[in-house]
Amino acid sequence: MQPLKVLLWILMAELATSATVDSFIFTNGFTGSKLILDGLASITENGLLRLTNDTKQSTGHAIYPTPFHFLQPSTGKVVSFSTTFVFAIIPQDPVYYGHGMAFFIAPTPNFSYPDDDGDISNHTVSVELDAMQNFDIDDIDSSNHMGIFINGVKSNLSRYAGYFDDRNGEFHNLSLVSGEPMQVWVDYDGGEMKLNVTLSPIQIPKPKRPLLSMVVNLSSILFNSMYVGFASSTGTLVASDHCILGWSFKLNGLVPEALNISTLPSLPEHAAIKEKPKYLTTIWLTVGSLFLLMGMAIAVILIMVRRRRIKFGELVEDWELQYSTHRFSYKTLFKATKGFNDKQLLGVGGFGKVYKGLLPKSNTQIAVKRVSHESRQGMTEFIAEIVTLGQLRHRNLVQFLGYCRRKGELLLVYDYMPNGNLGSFLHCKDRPALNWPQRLHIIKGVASGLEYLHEDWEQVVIHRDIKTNNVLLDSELNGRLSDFGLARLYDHDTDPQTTKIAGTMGYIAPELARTGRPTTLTDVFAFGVFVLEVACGRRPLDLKLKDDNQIVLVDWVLENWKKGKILDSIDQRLGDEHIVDEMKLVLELGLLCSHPLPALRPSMKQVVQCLNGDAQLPALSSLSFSNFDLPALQQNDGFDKYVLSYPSSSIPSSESNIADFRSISIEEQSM
Ligand SMILES: *[C@@H]1O[C@H](CO)[C@@H](O)[C@H](O)[C@H]1NC(C)=O
Ligand SMILES: *[C@@H]1O[C@H](CO)[C@@H](O)[C@H](O)[C@H]1NC(C)=O
Ligand SMILES: *[C@@H]1O[C@H](CO)[C@@H](O)[C@H](O)[C@H]1NC(C)=O
Ligand SMILES: *[C@@H]1O[C@H](CO)[C@@H](O)[C@H](O)[C@H]1NC(C)=O
Ligand SMILES: *[C@@H]1O[C@H](CO)[C@@H](O)[C@H](O)[C@H]1NC(C)=O
Ligand SMILES: *[C@@H]1O[C@H](CO)[C@@H](O)[C@H](O)[C@H]1NC(C)=O
Ligand SMILES: *[C@@H]1O[C@H](CO)[C@@H](O)[C@H](O)[C@H]1NC(C)=O
Ligand SMILES: *[C@H]1O[C@@H](CO)[C@H](O)[C@@H](O)[C@@H]1NC(C)=O
Repeated sequence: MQPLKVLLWILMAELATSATVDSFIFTNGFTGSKLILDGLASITENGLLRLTNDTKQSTGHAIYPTPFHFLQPSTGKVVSFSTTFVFAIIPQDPVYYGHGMAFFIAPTPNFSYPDDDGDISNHTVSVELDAMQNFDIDDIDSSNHMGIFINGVKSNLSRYAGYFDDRNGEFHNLSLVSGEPMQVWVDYDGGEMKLNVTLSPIQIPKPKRPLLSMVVNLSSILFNSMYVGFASSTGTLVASDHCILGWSFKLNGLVPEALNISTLPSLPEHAAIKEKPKYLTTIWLTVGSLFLLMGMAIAVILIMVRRRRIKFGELVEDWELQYSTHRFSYKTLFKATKGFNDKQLLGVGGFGKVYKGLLPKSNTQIAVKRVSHESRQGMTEFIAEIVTLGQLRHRNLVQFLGYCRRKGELLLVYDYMPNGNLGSFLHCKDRPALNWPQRLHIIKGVASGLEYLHEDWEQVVIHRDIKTNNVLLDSELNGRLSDFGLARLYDHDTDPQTTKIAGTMGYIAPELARTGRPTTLTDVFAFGVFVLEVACGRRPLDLKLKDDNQIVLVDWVLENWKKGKILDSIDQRLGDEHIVDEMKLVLELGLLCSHPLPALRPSMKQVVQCLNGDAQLPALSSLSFSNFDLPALQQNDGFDKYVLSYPSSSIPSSESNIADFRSISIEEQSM
């Protein structure tokens, strides 16, 4: 029985010693570990130890339930010990991550976190993972540090988190709040009294060189019976999630360097918690960028509307509403002319630039005349007139299609004439010369158009600016009068006292120059000059010519007529194909129309009849040009004689008018 008893004793002793725990290891999670959990600490379903949850301003503790005997019973010296754990700190906010956590050795389970209350934590050793952002304390730089605290609120040793590479000794920074699992080793050599703290990413084996290493005599710090555990600090602004994945502790020796990673609980909430802010961030970013985009879109729209308003802005007044059918929107014209592109430019006339355009809906080619018009004065009448004139329909008139009015600008829309204006056709050396039948056809056409304006419509329309440049040629080389009525724009625009003479130098009848009052007969005068110009292929005034007698076309033709050689005036480019009688007729008609005395000029009706052979041209010889030729008119006495001898109420004889006329003559010569 005795030996059995002894054996039993030994067995019991064995059981007793094995019962005195000096190590533990958690590599399969903490489920069923009986850890003392305090505050926010909890163990998740898959065995993860969480020191905190989303609650702010609160702490959590997890303590191994039984204390360890840190002192050698015989010597009272602190024994060697070693612990390692795998942790992850998952910030809930990438900027304001919350608080740190610590491994501690303390006499009671209720350990107070070093930084939290400033009290000396007597008889404690702790290793802090300082993830806290301290905004008020002077250790802003100390965040993301690891520190050793002995009895204190201030670390005895701390260092920026990281590890020394075993291969080259290089230091690698680590972010404690990366959310990635990392491993910490805390080793104390009782003999050397050296406390080492080592950190490394979970994939890297324990680095040989510790992050922190200090010599400290823990004999006076540690009691025989001490608890080990973890604590999280109070979350200051927002919480972080502090997770312990695995933990091992061992007295009198070293823990296995590596915890079996494959068996550690995963971080299910890692993903969840990490996803959440990401998710939230995504939502906020999306919402934010949507708002931003909306704001920008609204701004862009406003700017565009404003720019459009400026770009396509028009002036419409009540009185214009009756003309709405004749109104084009600026936008339409803008698009039709490709934004009034210079490539669309047909020409620049006295009234402004003319652009070619294409109306997309009707596929109609148009010409858009941009007339700058600063003054509103007389605009009502002018628009009324131009719209009225727009109702005129004649094959020898360029069809007016409509208008558009903007600030300081009037846009007039006409049919597009593919062959441009007669003036440039006639005088451009690059173009083939028009033959006689073509010229005659044009002259007849223009005569017909002008007759229509003067006589065939319900009211007399004076063109006021007959010239080759205002005769456009359509695809069939029909001459078409353009710009009729446009001269009125200047009338309305200016002070009657300083009325400018509408018209073009060389086409202005003498009485028009004196009175400034246009009549159908001033139109006839200009038509006469036009006829001579077409037949002779010469500008009405050619200052390049040396011979003074040749400068003025009418004078020159008249001279030739007086010499009995009127056909010498004919354009040299016309070969022999011309019919002499027709030419003579046209030249004499031109002279007759441009007679200095209005009363002797034929009406347009007569002109058309003559051209069609329906009436005889009066004999020029009976009209005694010699008394009234233009050079004579330009001399004072001759002019006076003319005025006095010509009884017409329409021709006042004041000195100022004579002066006006002279100034025009001077201008003519200096042109
Ligand atoms: C955090 O933990 C505390 C204590 O266990 C609990 O009362 C609270 O509901 C938890 N909060 C969350 C969001 O889980
Ligand atoms: C520490 O915890 C023990 C029991 O766990 C308790 O009796 C004691 O009052 C606590 N002390 C403090 C200061 O909280
Ligand atoms: C720590 O020690 C100091 C002085 O010895 C004492 O005043 C303080 O109450 C102690 N703190 C704790 C938590 O035991
Ligand atoms: C590591 O962090 C410290 C402190 O922020 C910094 O001064 C150092 O440049 C960092 N080193 C590397 C390699 O990032
Ligand atoms: C502490 O680190 C030093 C190297 O700095 C090493 O020599 C020593 O053995 C380590 N002690 C422990 C207990 O790990
Ligand atoms: C360590 O501290 C204890 C208690 O204060 C003391 O007895 C011992 O001599 C110290 N050891 C050394 C090596 O200083
Ligand atoms: C880790 O755990 C797995 C599964 O229990 C086992 O197969 C493997 O051998 C362990 N590895 C180590 C190094 O202990
Ligand atoms: C840390 O070590 C302990 C024990 O050696 C001292 O008592 C403390 O004063 C010391 N604290 C600091 C901040 O160095």
